[in-house]
Amino acid sequence: MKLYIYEHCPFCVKSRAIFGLKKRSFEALFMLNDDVATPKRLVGKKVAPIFERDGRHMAESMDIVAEVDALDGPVLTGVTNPLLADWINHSTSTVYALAIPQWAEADFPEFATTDARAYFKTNKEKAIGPFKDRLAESGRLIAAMNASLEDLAPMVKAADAVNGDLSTDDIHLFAHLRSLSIVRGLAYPKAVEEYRMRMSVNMGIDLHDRIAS
Ligand SMILES: N[C@@H](CCC(=O)N[C@@H](CS)C(=O)NCC(=O)O)C(=O)O
Repeated sequence: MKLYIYEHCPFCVKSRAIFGLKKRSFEALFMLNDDVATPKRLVGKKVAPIFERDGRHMAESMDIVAEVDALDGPVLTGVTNPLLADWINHSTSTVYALAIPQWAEADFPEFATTDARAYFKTNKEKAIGPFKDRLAESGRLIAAMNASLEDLAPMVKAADAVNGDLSTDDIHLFAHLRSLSIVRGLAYPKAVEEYRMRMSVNMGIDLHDRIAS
């Protein structure tokens, strides 16, 4: 089984996470960010992640999660908490405003060429505006994110499963927190910090704390 991914990509993190939780290995293939040909050939559009199994290809991270989870008995059996989905939705624009300008500078395989990095910058500035404007407001964004993290803390029931039993909420929440890990200066409440650390190990996905800026 193979995953075509980008290192920064939260949807790719979701697809990687289920392999980690199920202790199954996969081959990671990092695409250049401006490689349109490969994803188009595989699934007809430029997108990541793409899952390859027995010569078949599929996109959509949560479809990939469901397919891999179904192998040899599912692990994501817990109920989900709608308040958690709300929390993720409400904080998404802040996470992206903080994380995307940092990803753009990171030494990730999808940015191995100057053109690939430039492609990402052009594409993402269309989505979140000029990076310099987002960086200029990082103090306000970090304060807002820290307040959001305080709201999250009481929802974290256990370090190895946000609701107590593993569910798709863990896939979404870890991907979200992993995006944030490229940002320096955040204050993680104890429950959130323990969750990030434990899930990073259990899912086999490094946080970006060490390269955060
Ligand atoms: N609904 C899709 C969304 C995937 C997605 O938006 N991936 C981003 C990368 S993080 C993407 O491919 N964007 C287009 C691009 O990079 O040009 C999923 O869950 O897999």
